[in-house]
Amino acid sequence: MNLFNKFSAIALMVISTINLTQATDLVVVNGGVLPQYATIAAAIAAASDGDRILVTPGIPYNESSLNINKNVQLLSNTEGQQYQVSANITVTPPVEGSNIIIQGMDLIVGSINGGVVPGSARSKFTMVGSTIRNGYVNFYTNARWELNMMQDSILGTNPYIYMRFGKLIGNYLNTASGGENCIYVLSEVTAAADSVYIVGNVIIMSNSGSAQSGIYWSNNTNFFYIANNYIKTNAYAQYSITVNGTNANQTGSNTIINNTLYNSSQGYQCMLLYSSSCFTFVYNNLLMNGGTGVYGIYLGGANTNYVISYNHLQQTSPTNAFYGLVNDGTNIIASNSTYDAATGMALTGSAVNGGYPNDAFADHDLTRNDAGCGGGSFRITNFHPMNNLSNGARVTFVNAPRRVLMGNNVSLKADSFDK
Ligand SMILES: [Ca+2]
Repeated sequence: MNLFNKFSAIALMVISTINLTQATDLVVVNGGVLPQYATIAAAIAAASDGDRILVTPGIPYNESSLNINKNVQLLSNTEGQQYQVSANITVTPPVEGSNIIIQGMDLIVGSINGGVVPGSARSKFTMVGSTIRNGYVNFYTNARWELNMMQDSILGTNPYIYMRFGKLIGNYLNTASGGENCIYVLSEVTAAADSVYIVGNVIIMSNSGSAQSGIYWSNNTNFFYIANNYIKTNAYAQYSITVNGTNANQTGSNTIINNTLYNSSQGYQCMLLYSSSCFTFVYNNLLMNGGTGVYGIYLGGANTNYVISYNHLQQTSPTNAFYGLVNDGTNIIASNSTYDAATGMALTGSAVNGGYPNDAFADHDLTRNDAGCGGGSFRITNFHPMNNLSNGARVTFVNAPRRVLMGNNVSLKADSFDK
């Protein structure tokens, strides 16, 4: 064998190796015949792990129930358009450590449930650029799910997200009715102690149910980072953020920072905090409370681990701004702030340039932090209004140091999606 043939043989081996592992694109189109598929269920049945299923928008796919039991991606076949589906969807990981993705789905009828996770490691489900018109997202029944949702809208009756671990970035939830917490985070099976990120979400509680929260944290195996969310409650005994159980591991901490929390005249407590076993920092939040007798930040139990600073509270009853805690002098409990009801961002008053003065918290324009969801690097306008119609790749979240020292390395981590 001469040198050329040796090279060809090696090249062929490489090519055949690639062919063995190459994923297939399966196309779904209404009325399609092979090699296309008429239903999503038929494409899943024909798919192998690693394949992409490209669903062509147009007439809704009426699938009644759909079990995604392969490691596949369900993607829109037309950039900038969602495909409509009517189905109750179950996501069933085929193997330990599975990774299943839905992009560009408009689920007009139905909910999404996480099935049994095999093995002892997490399996991952990601939903991006999708809409659920009248349903919920349940990934808590099995405790080894990682749920990541970016740029999704969850609407209708009981549009809740129940989860154990993952990231919720830049989503929009609006409850027409129902009695569930909008985002509910429970403990994992194993104490991995990773952080759950809930950042840049808009949560509108338009319903009149009571004893429910925009975000309800009841997880003692992980830490949380709740930032730049805009949460509006609407009725008596609705709470914007409730913390009821935290990780006892002192090596980590929790953060509630730069959220705008709006209570209507009927609210009871805006932020309801029970005992925290590790440090929990509550900084730069803007609380707008309408009614008399409404508490701003309410601490129940022994809470020496909460650090509550530079929050701005506009209260009909300023004496009710805090319950169970002493102002450290940095919180403004009779704020004169105004805010933009559409974005939640502070417009005028004490909240503007009223957040933590350290430049690690600086705004996009490098001025001092604005309390509320317009302040800091995760400013709400990074995420809203959502733009699912733009084509192509997107970076959904960037975690970077807030201050860079000359001569030091910078560690920067980004989550992105590109079909
Ligand atoms: Ca500012």
